[in-house]
Amino acid sequence: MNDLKLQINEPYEITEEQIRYFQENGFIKLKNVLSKEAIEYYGKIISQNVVELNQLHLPMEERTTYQKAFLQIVNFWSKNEIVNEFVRSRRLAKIAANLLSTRGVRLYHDQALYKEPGGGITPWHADQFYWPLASEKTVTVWIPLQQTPLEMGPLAFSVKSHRFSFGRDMEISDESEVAIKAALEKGNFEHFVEPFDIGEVSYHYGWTFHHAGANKTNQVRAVMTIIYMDEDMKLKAPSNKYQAVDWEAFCPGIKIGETAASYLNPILYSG
Ligand SMILES: O=C(O)CCC(=O)C(=O)O
Repeated sequence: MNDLKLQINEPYEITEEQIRYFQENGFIKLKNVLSKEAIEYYGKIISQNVVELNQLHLPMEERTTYQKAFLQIVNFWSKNEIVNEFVRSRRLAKIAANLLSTRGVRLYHDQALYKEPGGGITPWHADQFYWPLASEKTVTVWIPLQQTPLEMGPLAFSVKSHRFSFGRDMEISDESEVAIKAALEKGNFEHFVEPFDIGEVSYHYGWTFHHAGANKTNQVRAVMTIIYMDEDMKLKAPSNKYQAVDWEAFCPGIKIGETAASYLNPILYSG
């Protein structure tokens, strides 16, 4: 095993206080989770493959709000061996299990989210709207592949919003941006936005409301994400058309009420 592969599989100790912070606020940012060398090595391969696999070639002004937000490559781990190695990082998965206070986590799916120069905002939303998963024990790690200053559109969170129910039925759209933003402001939820250093990552629950600003720089905002769920997560009946699509794409062959343990949902860490 090469040094970087070893590194991304070694444990990263998080404290009880960090776990409490995550569970209370719905997200956490953690510094030095990955080394600069690991980000450079895996980041380069991820970016090369995003260029090859990307199918969105419309000029920015002809795109929808969703398309302006980012280029998106989904289930990336199944398309490239080195990306697969990265997504299977036990270090990242163990942090996810610790934050969720579960024995272990499975992969739900992964995605690269590349916000191009001039790319638009990512409207306010909560991810779990899209997922046919029975419990709230889901978490996404957001991994920027370069330093990410405010002008580049780092991920931003609404503190404690994972307990807020308004807007849970809204897809990412111009409407979600306006309505969820207004509801969070009215509810006096604190808005958290900070730049990311190299090697710094964030984790957020599937029900935490989040968004990102536009990319006002001339450099692409390259980001890889991995979405984990409790290893005992059950599949629920879809409650919208997106959840039906997700069921097929990410948990094929699983019946409602069964553990979401398809061949696309390997256990990435179990303690
Ligand atoms: O990267 C972005 O702009 C949005 C990311 C996001 O919504 C997520 O990872 O859940």
